[in-house]
Amino acid sequence: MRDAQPGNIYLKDYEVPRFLIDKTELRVEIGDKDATVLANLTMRRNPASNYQGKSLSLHGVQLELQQLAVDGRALSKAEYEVNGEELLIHRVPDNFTLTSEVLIRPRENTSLEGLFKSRTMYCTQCEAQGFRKITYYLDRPDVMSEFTTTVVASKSECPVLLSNGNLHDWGALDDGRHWATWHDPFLKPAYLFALVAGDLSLVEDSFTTCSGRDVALKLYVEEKDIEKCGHAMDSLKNAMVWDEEVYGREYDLDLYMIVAVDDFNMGAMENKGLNIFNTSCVLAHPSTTTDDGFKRVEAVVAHEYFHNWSGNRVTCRDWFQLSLKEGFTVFRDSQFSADMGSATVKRVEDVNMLRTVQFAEDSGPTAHPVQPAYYMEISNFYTATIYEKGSEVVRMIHTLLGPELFRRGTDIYFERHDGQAVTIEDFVAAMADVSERDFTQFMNWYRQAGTPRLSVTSDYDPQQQQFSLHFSQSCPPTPECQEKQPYHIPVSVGLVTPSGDLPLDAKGNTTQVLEITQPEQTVVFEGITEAPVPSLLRGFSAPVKLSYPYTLDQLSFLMGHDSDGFNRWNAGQQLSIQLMQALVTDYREGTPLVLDQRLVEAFAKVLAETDTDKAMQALVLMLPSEYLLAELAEVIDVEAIHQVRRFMCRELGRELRDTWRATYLANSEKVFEMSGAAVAKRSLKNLSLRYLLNGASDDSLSLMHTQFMEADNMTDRLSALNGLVNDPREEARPLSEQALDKFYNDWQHEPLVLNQWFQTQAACVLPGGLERVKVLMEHPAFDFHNPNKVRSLIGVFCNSNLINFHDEAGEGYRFLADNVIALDKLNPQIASRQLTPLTKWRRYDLTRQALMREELARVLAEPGLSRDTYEIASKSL
Ligand code: 0A1
Ligand code: ZN
Repeated sequence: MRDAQPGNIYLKDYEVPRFLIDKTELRVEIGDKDATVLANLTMRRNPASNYQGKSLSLHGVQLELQQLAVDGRALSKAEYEVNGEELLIHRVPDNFTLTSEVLIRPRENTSLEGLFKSRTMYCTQCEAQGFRKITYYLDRPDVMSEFTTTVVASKSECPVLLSNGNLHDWGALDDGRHWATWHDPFLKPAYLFALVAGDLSLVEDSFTTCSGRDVALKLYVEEKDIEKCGHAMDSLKNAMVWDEEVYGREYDLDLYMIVAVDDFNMGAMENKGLNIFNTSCVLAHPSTTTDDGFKRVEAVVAHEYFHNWSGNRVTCRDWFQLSLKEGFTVFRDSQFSADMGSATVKRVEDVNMLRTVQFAEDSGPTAHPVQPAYYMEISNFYTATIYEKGSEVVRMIHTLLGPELFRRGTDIYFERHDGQAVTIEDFVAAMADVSERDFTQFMNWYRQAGTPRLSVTSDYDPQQQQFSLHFSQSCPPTPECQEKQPYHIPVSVGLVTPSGDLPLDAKGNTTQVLEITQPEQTVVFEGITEAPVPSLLRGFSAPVKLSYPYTLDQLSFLMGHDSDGFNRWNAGQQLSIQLMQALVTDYREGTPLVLDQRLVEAFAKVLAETDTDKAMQALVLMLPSEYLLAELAEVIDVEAIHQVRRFMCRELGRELRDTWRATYLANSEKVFEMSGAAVAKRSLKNLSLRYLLNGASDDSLSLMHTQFMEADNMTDRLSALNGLVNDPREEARPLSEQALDKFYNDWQHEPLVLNQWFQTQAACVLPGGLERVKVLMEHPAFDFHNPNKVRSLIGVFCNSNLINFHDEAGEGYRFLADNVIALDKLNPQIASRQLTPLTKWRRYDLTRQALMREELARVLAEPGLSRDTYEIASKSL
């Protein structure tokens, strides 16, 4: 156990900074062993602070202080002290220059926070609080400064030297080193600082902004990856145009740089003018990257670009406001992706993720509001709640205001707060001002954790021609709040009849947004001449758990007739969920499983459609995941959920065998294409092949094997590999082993492809999963220091392999705890994230609960545990 237990930091304790840093001049000299950082900070007392004292407290972590001076005078040891993560200078004037020199050790920095080495390059990660690992500073987002950075390093080892802003000057030294000075004219907090030094190749392009300025676009990657940059560059240019057109936002510097690194804790980082990306979110080529991988690159490139306004020009006052930039930026990137492809497909993907990951988070021990009231370690708050639920909350504002008013709101927000560090309240105030609406109740979405339940019933009165909807809302207690205030919920509805949607107003609109604000509320529609089936929460207009007593026939009807594409998909999902839940009960009771023919008919109908988008068709035909069913269950019965889903896949595969085969053949193309239509075809084709395999049709193995051997793109190849690896038939084993070997041999020099190879095996549902993973941990291509590898093997096994991870002997839990303990010593951020599956112990049966808790307790008892892992483990027990 640690000596002192870390405590919480509270939003209510926020104070403005006592001092400000107008100018930050850094000189970072990178040597063979270590690096020195010389900082010159032009500081002054903050006129907005009522602090009267004379002392100055700065943040600093793992810094070896060499020199410290105020206004050029070196301080004696008596004039300052270093206490843990704080440097306290006892007396400073009102205006002064603080000079410090520290030594840091980037080569030994395995936390990947601060300055670290990844393969051949040095780079930084400063969000949220990594800058304090580079120099002593006021490392908080409301201290914004003008940065000038000189990077010095060996010219042969690090020919490329980068930092934020524009290149100001450069030169060579006599000893084989060279230097470059960068100047960023925009004020920014330290978390947006970046520096890169390494041997990198460059892909260049340019963009002319709406006002006619030329911007140089530079993508820096390792030489071997130079062919994989085209998609990211195209995505960047598309995002730049889109932000001008949709939000009126123009890029502001003359240069936009992206650097790809292999060792990175997250997806990417929006440092001003110098984004740093995990290679997995920027490199793409059809031979190495799946269609989903391409989509992810497009979305992440856009996300980081959009941060230039939502995050950088207007930043967060403190870390409790994290969702101000993240929720809004995720909303912006989801709108962008919807515009680049199919809006309904994008919505379905987002809602699936929200329902499985965020809803689970919201009902567990780490549940927190979109604007948390306290935290122990901010790195733990880069969560689905801050990002995805935060985006849903912004989407609801968009729904309530409509696109025009919303745009006026964002214009005012950017104009009012340009160059400032602000709060979520400031964002909402801009929306309230343009719409003259009252957002007081709406703020509950930001301040209360938990997923609201919305129960709906209906009445039809043919005499009065009235159709009524009764809404009843509630929200379960969460750790920070037992009693919830009612939410302001926008519920988008339509009334569907066999002849189409009924008009709901004089203009003939068939969708209406109801505003539910009361615990119980009734809405009456007049002039309704026949009993409709209500289509509720169209487009998933609010992040709630909706229930309505739909019959299976009504759901089948909505699947075929709802004019809202999202709700057609959703009706299919609800239909499958109802049937699966009933089968789970049958399985538990030992009743033989029988598939309801209505699902087979519904699937057959969808397969027969010719005018539907094929990507949408594939999504409708995809059964809800095991994890979605788990999230919905009272007590998660691992075995029952797994067996029922497999049973359904098998039966659907068998009963519709000929149709799957025909669909597979009809959507197979000779020549690879990267268009939206081709991607859609591939998804339907690969789904069909998977059902053929599930249905164990005789030819399915050979079709799968042929596809694997002959594929000219990673989507088809990997899909076939996945099918082979998960096929339970004996005769599949040699084929699957051969395929895995071939895949490895063909792609062993591509780290990103090897991640997929690890993932495929980690997710394999056949018995013996843990043993396979343990063997793979010893594979030379596995690297415990590389977060992508850890996520691909340990992360996928523990988060995406329900049946194997939760094996009732508890070995999976022990494995995870052992690895979290080991990882915590290297990289606390990754360790604490990996711990998530164990935190969900309350959802399982008593035997598993005990085993999971035991492992959590073992983690918590580990001496010297990081604040990151301590917070998650202690909150979960
Ligand atoms: N702001 C980045 C995410 C990010 C957060 C933390 C990081 O290091 C701990 C890195 C990146 C984004 O939203 O893309
Ligand atoms: Zn972000």
